[in-house]
Amino acid sequence: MKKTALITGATSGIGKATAHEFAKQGIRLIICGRRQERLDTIELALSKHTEVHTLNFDVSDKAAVFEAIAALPEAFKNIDILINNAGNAHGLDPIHEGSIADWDAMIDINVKGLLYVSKAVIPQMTARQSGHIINIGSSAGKEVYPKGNVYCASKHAVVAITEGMRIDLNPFGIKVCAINPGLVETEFSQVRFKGESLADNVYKGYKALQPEDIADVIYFAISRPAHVNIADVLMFCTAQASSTIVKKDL
Ligand code: NDP
Ligand code: 8X3
Repeated sequence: MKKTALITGATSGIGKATAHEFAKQGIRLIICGRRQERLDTIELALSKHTEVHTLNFDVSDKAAVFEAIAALPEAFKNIDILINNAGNAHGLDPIHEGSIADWDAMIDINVKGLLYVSKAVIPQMTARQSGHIINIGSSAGKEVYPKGNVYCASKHAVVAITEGMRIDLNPFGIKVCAINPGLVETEFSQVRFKGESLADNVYKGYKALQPEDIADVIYFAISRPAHVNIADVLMFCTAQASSTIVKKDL
């Protein structure tokens, strides 16, 4: 039977690549983000392959999250696969120089936003005793690096929440997984550095992971047999050994 997936942060990077991969595989899609124009363009492209519904909301706006998900049309109401992907780093500063607005954004979006969306979707999974949740963590959720402080904390929280979900949802047969990439070439650094030129250098001198590489692994995880749960994945590009060790030819 055709499955339905809800993907947050589907307007760019990893989420958008995942939407493309899922559409290719004939999965019915709910694509989410704040940029409606992009949602419309992606919907148009993917509608050739599958049914697509767009939802425009900010994951950190509690009321908007519940309103959007409650208003899903009947054909999209039963969500089999939830990809909690929306998120970003905001800033790269030592803790004593960090901006409170950046800290709020990372905790509100990466942590609380993921929780709000999960809270809106999980009850129908527990009721049906089935479902698959994939949380996009990060290598920053496994290891803290200089100036990463609050972003790393937000992604450590994602790893902890994933483990908590897996334990609590175990009686309901719901699969829960964290996929934790290292450096992926997306709009991530544009957002982190607020469009400044610093962002241009992040992916220079080596081949970073591409969003499609992560989408491949997400699809692999959701296409395993019923008895298999890929619980936790750490992915680096070949040039990266840890958060601070990257072999660059500059
Ligand atoms: P992008 O900046 O390319 O994409 C981020 C996505 O998140 C966009 O679709 C954006 O949509 C959405 N988003 C951001 N804030 C909000 C919000 N408040 N409400 C709703 N949607 C939001 O980055 P990536 O694809 O790289 O990032 C996706 C995930 O992968 C993030 O959780 C990130 O932390 C994680 N990650 C990224 C890595 C990397 O190196 N790139 C490595 C490891 C993990 P819109 O602006 O339209 O709302
Ligand atoms: C994104 C990877 O190394 O910039 O989560 O934190 S990193």
